Amino acid sequence: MYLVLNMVGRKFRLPGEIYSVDAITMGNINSTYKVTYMQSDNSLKSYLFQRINTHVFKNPVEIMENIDRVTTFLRSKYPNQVTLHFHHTDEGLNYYLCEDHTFWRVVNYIDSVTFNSSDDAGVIEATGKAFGRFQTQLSDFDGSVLYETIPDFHNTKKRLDTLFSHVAEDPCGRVAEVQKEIDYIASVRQKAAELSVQFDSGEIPKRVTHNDTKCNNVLFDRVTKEPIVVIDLDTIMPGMSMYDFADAVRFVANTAVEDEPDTSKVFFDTEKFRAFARGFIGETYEALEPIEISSLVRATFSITIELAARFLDDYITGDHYFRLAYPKHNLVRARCQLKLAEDIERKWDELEWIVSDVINNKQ
Ligand code: GN1
Ligand code: MG
Repeated sequence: MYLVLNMVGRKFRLPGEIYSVDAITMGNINSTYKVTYMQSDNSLKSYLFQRINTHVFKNPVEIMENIDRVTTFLRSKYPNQVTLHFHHTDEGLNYYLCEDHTFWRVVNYIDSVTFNSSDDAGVIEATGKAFGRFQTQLSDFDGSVLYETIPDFHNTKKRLDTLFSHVAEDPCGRVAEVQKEIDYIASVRQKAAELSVQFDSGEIPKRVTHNDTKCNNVLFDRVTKEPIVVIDLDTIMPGMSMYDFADAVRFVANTAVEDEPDTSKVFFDTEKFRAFARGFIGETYEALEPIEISSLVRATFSITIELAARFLDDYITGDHYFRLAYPKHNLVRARCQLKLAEDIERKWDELEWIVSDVINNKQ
């Protein structure tokens, strides 16, 4: 790997020599390395090198154009705020397409801490604030200039249609094993797809959204525990505000990890939901329409079913999308999300009540 990273670093004209390399294993799609250079004055400077998964992102140049537009916009609107800084090659491009067709980008490493989960309500609320603020700050950004980097990324209806057509085809003979999971998804199919149908028909406003709001996509200050910047801008596209809220609580309010094999540990924590809602709604309330506020809980259920369907679809079609740590990883992930969805469904009324409570306490 060293040779490749060294070559990529030279393309981006990074000064000095590579001092250390650490693989960052967090994401499920792209490959990320923290590469530290020793500079000519012996000081160390770190960068993140990322190889984009071009099976998932078919048009990586479009991603980089989107990111460039969004970060340029944020930098000029909020000059004192930390934004991501991507390096450019000799040709003035913020990416490098290697002869072997691998696609690379380099961004300054920001000294910070991220949370894969947290029991600290303050951190959860701050995560909600960070994602809410991100959306609000982009509310006057013209979303029509953005490429749809993954078409229908959060179109739950289409995701479910795709799953069921693959279930009918059963290309790897794995469907019999997951009949129980498929039956549950079939029983909630319409309920989960409803918001995406309303979005398509224009009933729900189109906003510029992040679309991958896991809490580890917010960098926090090590000392103050304040959010510094929102990262992973690969899927910024026009979308539904509530789905950013939903994807975040799906992750942060799970009592277990996203791929917990023992589903008896998986529940939806209503107090964590409250903390996140307080942060997110506090930042977005003025801008949101009633239909958006009233759909927060449905969105939470929908996106959890959607992700379960994506994991299950990847499993029954032979695991080509998400990176696996072991053979049945996608099945384990799907079961975990389904257990979470069942718990959200059970707690639906309580969650609605929490949303109104958060809103009332604001006013
Ligand atoms: C993928 O690679 P990562 O962790 O940023 C996926 C998200 C899923 C997530 C589940 C482009 O995100 O949609 O919610 O895994 N990103 C893409 O962990 O498909
Ligand atoms: Mg991502």
